[in-house]
Amino acid sequence: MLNRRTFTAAVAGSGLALGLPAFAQFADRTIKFTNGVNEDHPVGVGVKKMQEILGAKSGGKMKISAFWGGSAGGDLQATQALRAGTQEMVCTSSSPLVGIVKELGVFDLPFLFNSEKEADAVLDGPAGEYFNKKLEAAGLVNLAYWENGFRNLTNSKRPINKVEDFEGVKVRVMQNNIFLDSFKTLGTNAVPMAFGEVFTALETRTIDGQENPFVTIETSKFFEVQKYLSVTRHAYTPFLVLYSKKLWDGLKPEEQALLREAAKEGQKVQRQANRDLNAKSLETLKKSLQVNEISAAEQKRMLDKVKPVYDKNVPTIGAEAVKVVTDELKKVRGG
Ligand code: TF8
Repeated sequence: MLNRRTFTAAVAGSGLALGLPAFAQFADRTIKFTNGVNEDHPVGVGVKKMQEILGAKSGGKMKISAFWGGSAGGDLQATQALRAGTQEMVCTSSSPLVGIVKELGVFDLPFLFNSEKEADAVLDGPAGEYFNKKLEAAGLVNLAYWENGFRNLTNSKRPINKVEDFEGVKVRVMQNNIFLDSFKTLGTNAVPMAFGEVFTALETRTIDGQENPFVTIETSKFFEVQKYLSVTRHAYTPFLVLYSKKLWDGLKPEEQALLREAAKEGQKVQRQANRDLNAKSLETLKKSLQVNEISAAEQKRMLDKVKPVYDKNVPTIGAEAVKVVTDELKKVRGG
């Protein structure tokens, strides 16, 4: 209902009170926002929320044009387009970006986070800000951390119950040295590959397996070309919602503030939708895949086996970045 107070607020917000035309602080813009996942992934919920907020608060002037399923390029390619200033936005995993911001490699360390709660505390606190600064220096403004989730292994050879079961399985990993190192150390024949090539590579048996969260395994249809799903929860690599720094610098402060607000609001519904769907996805996947949990004892053996990956990669990531994250983790773990 439009009472006097909301009317006054609307007038003030639109610039009418200053005698300006409505929404004069916003320019007509269509923002290109590309995604590697499909629209039915909870990222779609987050993007929709952003579109609603931008629409309502800019009087329809700021629009997001979203592309899905890697149709407009993969994570790394899109991120480079942002740095060059030829595209506004991307939602990407942190992992393929370690060649740009080496510190992001912290999130690739195996078994770093134990729960979503830990991930949120790290990403939404000072540690998250630390990485945002590094990203900004590399030409990327991170508007918010969204969620892909805990990653699990699928393959067509055998269920992975224990460390020995990894032996010789040909697994696609992201284009990331730490993942490559972890999966080699576990005994697999690991191959780095862009996400967009994974379905076909699984279908043609060029590779035996891949690893991603349940929701991504479902929405990218990997279950159609896989037999086993082993709940390894070996990593939580966040999604970054990035804006081209080059293009960001050309926005008015009101536009920047509105985009940040929209991405933050998007984060809430995106994470919630992802967590709600996670359990449902597992149930759906059970219809097509043979699913096994991993015992605590075997998980411990896996962790022991990949310990050298930490020692080897901390110098490349930078001890400071690792400390920033582990300090936050200690806080949330109450230690
Ligand atoms: C991967 C990532 C992907 C995402 C997305 C497609 O395995 O987990 O799910 O980065 O952009 O490459």
